[in-house]
Amino acid sequence: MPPPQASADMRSCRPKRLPALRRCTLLALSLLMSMLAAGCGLAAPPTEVPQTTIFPKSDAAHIINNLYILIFVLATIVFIVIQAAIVYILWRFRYREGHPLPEQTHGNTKLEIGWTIGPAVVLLAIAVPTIQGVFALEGSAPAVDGSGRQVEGALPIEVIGRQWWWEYRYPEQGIVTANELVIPVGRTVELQMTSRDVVHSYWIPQLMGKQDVMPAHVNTLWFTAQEAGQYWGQCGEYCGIEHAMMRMNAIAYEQADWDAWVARNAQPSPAAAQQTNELAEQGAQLFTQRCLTCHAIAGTAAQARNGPDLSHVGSRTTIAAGILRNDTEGMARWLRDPDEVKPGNYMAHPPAEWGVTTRDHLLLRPQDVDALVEYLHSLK
Ligand code: HEC
Ligand SMILES: [Cu+2]
Repeated sequence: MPPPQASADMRSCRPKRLPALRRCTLLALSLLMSMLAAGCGLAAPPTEVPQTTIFPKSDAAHIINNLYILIFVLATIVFIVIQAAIVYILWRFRYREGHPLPEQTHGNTKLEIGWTIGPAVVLLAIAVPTIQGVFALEGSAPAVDGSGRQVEGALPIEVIGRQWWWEYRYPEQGIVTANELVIPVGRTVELQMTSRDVVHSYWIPQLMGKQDVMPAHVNTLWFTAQEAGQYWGQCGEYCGIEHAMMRMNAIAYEQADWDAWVARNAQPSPAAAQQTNELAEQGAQLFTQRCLTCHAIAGTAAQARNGPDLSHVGSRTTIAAGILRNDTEGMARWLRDPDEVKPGNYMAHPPAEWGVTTRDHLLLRPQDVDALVEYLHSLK
């Protein structure tokens, strides 16, 4: 190809390429900004990003978040210093026509000592508070609060991971419930966590750190909720086919609501002994015929523990480990076909050792479902 043509091509190319480059830069910048905004949770209020760690709602979650902020700030400083040095060096030692090659060196003791000590100091600044935090959060709740005041003994709650739902027991109150951890605001709770089957992992990020839940072993974690509300989490350790459908949530009540909840849940539901209407009565009968091998309802003949305790299921906001809303449609959907909601779950596929030989509980007619929904929702 004749040379003049080639250089003409190159010249005509130049003005076109610049805007493209600028557009690329703009795109990259706006992408970076939106990623930053999303990362900071600025793009959505905390209620829409419920499994966040950066809007802590308990003392323990604050300890963790403060560590996160410390590390983030240190990392940002390191990032800025390094990037500035790179830009400076690129500019200062750039190629210039006629300048001689700079002096070539190999090894510089002072610099090498410097960049060994520098990162070591940064790591130490991270390690000391991290190790302090780990030891503070582990084990039993502290007997004194931040200002050295003696605090009321922690409220023990047993958390038992099951495939694929959570059982909660309140030994001091004599309460057994499932899937919704109810706690008082302002009182330290101590979770004593174990598993009935495989390893699960418990983590409600706004309230606590993450903790593995293992069979034949009890791990403890404590925290004090600081604000009433409902907080969400998700099983964090692969635990079988329905792992992804094993959510957890905690409901923190102010003192009066907590007291009322305890008073209600420490007793059998009034509707267990005396059904509120005829439909509920049919539901109670169906329950006795088909559900007794797996469920318990306080104050009735149902005392099995293969599935969640249903003594007060009518007052829960969700069922099936946070997967369905506990309204008429949600409950009916579960009873019509639990396998459609959580394929492979143990209500639809009981393990052989439970000795469940019939499938009666899965063969409900529409009117049976209506009656059971009425009965279960009356259990408050
Ligand atoms: C073979 C044992 C078994 C039988 C029989 C059984 N269930 Fe279940 N049930 C379970 C298990 C296990 C779960 C938990 C499923 C999950 O979330 O993984 C469950 C969950 C539930 C839930 C959701 C509870 C919650 O808080 O999440 C309801 C409601 C329920 N069952 C109602 C019934 C009714 C009504 C019957 C009788 C028609 C029945 N079950 C029969 C084992 C059983
Ligand atoms: Cu799990």
